[in-house]
Amino acid sequence: MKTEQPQIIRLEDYREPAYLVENVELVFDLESESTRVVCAATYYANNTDNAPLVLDGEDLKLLHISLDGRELGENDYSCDNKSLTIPDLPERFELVIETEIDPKGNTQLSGLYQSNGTYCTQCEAQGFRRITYFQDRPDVMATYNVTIIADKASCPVLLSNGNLLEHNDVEDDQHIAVWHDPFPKPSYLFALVAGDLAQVSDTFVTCTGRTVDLHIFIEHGNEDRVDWAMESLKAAMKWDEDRFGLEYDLDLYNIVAVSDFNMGAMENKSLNVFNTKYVLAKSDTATDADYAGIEGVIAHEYFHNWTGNRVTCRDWFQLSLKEGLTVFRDQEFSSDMRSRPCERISNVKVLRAAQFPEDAGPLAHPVRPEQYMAIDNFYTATVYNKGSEVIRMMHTLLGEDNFRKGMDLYFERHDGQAVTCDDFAAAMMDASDIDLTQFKLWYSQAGTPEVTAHWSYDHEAQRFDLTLAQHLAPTPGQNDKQPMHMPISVGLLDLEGMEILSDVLSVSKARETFSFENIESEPVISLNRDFSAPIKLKAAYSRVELAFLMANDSDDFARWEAAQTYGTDLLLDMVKAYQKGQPFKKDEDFIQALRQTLLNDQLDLDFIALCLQLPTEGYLAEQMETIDVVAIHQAREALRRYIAEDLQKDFLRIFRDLRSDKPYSPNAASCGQRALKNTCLSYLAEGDDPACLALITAQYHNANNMTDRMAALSILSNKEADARLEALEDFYTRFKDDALVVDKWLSVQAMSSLPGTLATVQNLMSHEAFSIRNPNKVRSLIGVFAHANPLHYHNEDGSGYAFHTDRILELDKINPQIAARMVAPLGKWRRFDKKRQDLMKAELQRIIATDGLSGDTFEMASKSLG
Ligand code: 0A1
Ligand code: ZN
Repeated sequence: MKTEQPQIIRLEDYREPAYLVENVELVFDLESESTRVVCAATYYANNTDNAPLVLDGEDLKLLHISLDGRELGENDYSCDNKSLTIPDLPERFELVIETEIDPKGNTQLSGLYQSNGTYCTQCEAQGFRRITYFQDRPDVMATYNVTIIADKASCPVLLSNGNLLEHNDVEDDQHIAVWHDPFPKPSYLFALVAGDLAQVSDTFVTCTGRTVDLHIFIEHGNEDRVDWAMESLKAAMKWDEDRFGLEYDLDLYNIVAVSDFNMGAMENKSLNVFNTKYVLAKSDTATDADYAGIEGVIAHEYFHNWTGNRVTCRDWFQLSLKEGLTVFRDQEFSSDMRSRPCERISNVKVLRAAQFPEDAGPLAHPVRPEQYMAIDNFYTATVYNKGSEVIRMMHTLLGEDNFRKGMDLYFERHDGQAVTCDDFAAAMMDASDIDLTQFKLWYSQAGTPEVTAHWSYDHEAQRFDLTLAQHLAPTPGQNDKQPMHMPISVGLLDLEGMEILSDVLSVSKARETFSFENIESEPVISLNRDFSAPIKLKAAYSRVELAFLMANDSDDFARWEAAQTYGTDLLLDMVKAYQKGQPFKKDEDFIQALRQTLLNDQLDLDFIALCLQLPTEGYLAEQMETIDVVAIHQAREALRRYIAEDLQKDFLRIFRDLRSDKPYSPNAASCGQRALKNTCLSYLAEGDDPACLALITAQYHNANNMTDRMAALSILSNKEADARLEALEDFYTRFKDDALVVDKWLSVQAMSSLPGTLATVQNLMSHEAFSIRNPNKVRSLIGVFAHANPLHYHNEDGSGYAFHTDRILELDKINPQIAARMVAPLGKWRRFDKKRQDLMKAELQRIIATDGLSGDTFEMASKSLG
């Protein structure tokens, strides 16, 4: 058993810091294995009387401390591997602390570390304490002055937050740079980068006419891959001015891309550090999805400058204050840059794939959690994506104008402060006069509400009644729940498909009936349009009504949703048939409804492509009480084959029509064209027609962009054919020097449904292309296998679970954050048959019983066991 269990931190225990800090002076003398850090800070008591100062610190070698110029001896303080405590302090004092750290040996990628030789930092949430002793909490805000001394040849670029004050050569081939950030900030927004990097620059002129210098730093040789990131940055800067009146506040904005990074990117003040995945793109190496990801993440980090940096979180329980709001902002930005309905659909797909299962499982927690062991485990889909849905619902309830007034008031009241989710809601309430008291339960109650809808039409009275009943199931630690306040957007369509009315219902009771008067004939109702509330809707639609909504609903989201609901309904019937050994029934009406969608020239191509994609295996699994991965896979494959057979001619014609020799463009229209073309190709591949195989192979070889090449490779990766091995080999040979493309090569193999996939994944672990120290590689191979290959991961012999657990334990010694993030699939054990349950639980027990296990992984594994 693990010796020391990590402590539980509780929101109710929040206390203001004993001391506040005015200014921090940091000096870094950079050496790969022994960097010296001097931190001089001015402290003053925060209404406390003679309290000791407790500074956080982790993996630091303490060299010196001095207080107001007097060197402290060992009797003047106490120190362990978590903290440094100094008693008997004056009201105001200057503390100078010198520490030594080892960036090269820092495999956790938190604090100061090296990625391909470049020094970089990651301080959110608690990395600053791995650099120096400090009150490493977001409500301690200070201005920072940073001096960096480094070897000039290996580190020509020296960066930190704010403005460059000085840059000089010093003796011994060293140089020195001094940076000053005028905006007080918490330690988690501190950043430093030093290395030999190439730079691409541009400018942006703000709405008040100030010119901001924009620089993107990358490894040499990548200069031709940053145009899209730069365009996205400028678009985001402009959008924030136009939509929210928010102007950038410094004259410099730097982005650095590194290949070893625990997450997507980090919003450090004026020095964003990014995972290369969200910066580098050119048409022959990045897919349309990569381009969209870059646009979204670049915008997300930029938007944090106001929602996160200028106004930050009081404590980490408030993480969604900045993350939910910033995700909402980046989703809105992407909706304005490309198709709004498709953006909404893809956001909802992510929510359903990642957040709904979280809310339904042992790791369920509220958007504002009340306790944690390791805060790094709370960068979750609930805090981010459900958090964004909460903001979106406020936006729907208040309307755009009131929401904007609320945002303005929030900044007016809290600029420069560290605040709470309640402060945000108060600004929204005060600006709009709309009561959000009940609504705030979305912050505190975990779980996805289930809303059941019943309706009836009274011909005589010409009235349509809709009854909505909501239920929120218990989640860990929360047994009794109260009804939630939510906006439900509805529409009524007449039998010709014309819209009779649309409305947003403000639902707040456990059961509530809404009546619509003067409805002349029996309508069809469209519910939760645009996914106005993040709920599970149970509505007794007939298949005829679903086909009708697919064909007629004026709300595109609802139209897509009708196709998903119809498909899910069918597939779950097919799963039952498979389990009983009965033959599948083909539903011609569904296929005809899809055909109508496919041939509808009023619809955008990317939207059609989304409608044609059946619910994923993961989504279907979530709808079953006891998940049967084999039956789901067989049913879904069969339905795809039926669709392919009946629509073969249409698919072939459209595929040919949409092929284009034009040079690649990442704009929405071209992406839509490729999405539909490749969806058609994937259906054409369902039969074993050699002519189709030739089409796919030809597309693989002749593609002039990565989207088309990857689409063909993904299809081939599921084919028991020589063409698969040839293409995989060709792909590696072409792209082996390109780390991000090699990630795709690993993922496509880890996702394959072919027998022997686990062995392939195991072999790839020792391939030269793989490194367990690099989070992108780990996510691409092991993460994809465990999360996105249910068929093989859940093999009934338990081999998938054992492999996964071995990797978690291997990684826990190297990078606990990444190890902990991989545990979640095992936590789904309750949803499987007894045999798999036992196997999965045994692996979780094996994790918990491991000596020296990190607190991060312990928290995830112990909670997963329940
Ligand atoms: N604030 C960043 C996400 C982030 C969080 C933690 C990190 O290291 C453990 C890194 C990045 C964002 O929302 O983009
Ligand atoms: Zn964020």
